[in-house]
Amino acid sequence: MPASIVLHQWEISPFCQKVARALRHKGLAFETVNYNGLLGAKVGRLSKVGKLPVLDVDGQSIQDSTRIARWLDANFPHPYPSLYPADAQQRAQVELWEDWADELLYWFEVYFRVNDPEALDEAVRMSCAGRPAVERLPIKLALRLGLRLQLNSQGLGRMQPEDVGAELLRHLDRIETVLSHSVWLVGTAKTIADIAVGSQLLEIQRTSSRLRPELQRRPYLAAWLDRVKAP
Ligand SMILES: N[C@@H](CCC(=O)N[C@@H](CS)C(=O)NCC(=O)O)C(=O)O
Repeated sequence: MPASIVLHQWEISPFCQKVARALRHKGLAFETVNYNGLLGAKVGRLSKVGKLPVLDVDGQSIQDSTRIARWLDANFPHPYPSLYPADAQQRAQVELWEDWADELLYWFEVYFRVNDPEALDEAVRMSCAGRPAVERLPIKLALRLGLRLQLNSQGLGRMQPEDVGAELLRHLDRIETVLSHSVWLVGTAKTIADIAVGSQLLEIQRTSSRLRPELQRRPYLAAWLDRVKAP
């Protein structure tokens, strides 16, 4: 067991939640450090990339949720529960799901957070918890502008809102179809595929009152989200 595992995080980040779930899946105890409010300016000092999550394990620093998940499996092998299957075919499928969640599904999560005033206010509230009230306005402006700029360059931000909504529902239907035939996305056990996809969808479920019913009315998806949430 390492002496200390510290997750540097923003609570609202689905990537940070992915790492927290991966650590719980492996049964590893960890502490969290939050970069709320203007403390976010310190994130640039944690890694060259300047993004969270960053995991510190006994002084060794690992950046990026996927690199962290791979590192955890390599450094805490059996009897710790694994995040990636041993079978090469299944592992490839798991890694494709993981990358799809991180590189595509994430942008839907951002889209619905930034375009729903209620969800944006909640994001600001959580991102400023424990910080002076005066930090709320600059954080709100920075979040809204920063995320809108990112969505525009990624592409979703330039699409018609009804088209973005329809695309997300198509993705949900695909996941529902997969889960109507199996308990987990790949193979017979929870993997990082379930954790990565689930972390994006659970954040959508938590923040978007508009989309919550869409997740609830797909029974296989709703039951699977409960399984992903369980430790
Ligand atoms: N590929 C990275 C993505 C992490 C990421 O985009 N984190 C966001 C928070 S949800 C971030 O740090 N954004 C700050 C920025 O882009 O400057 C991972 O899987 O960890």
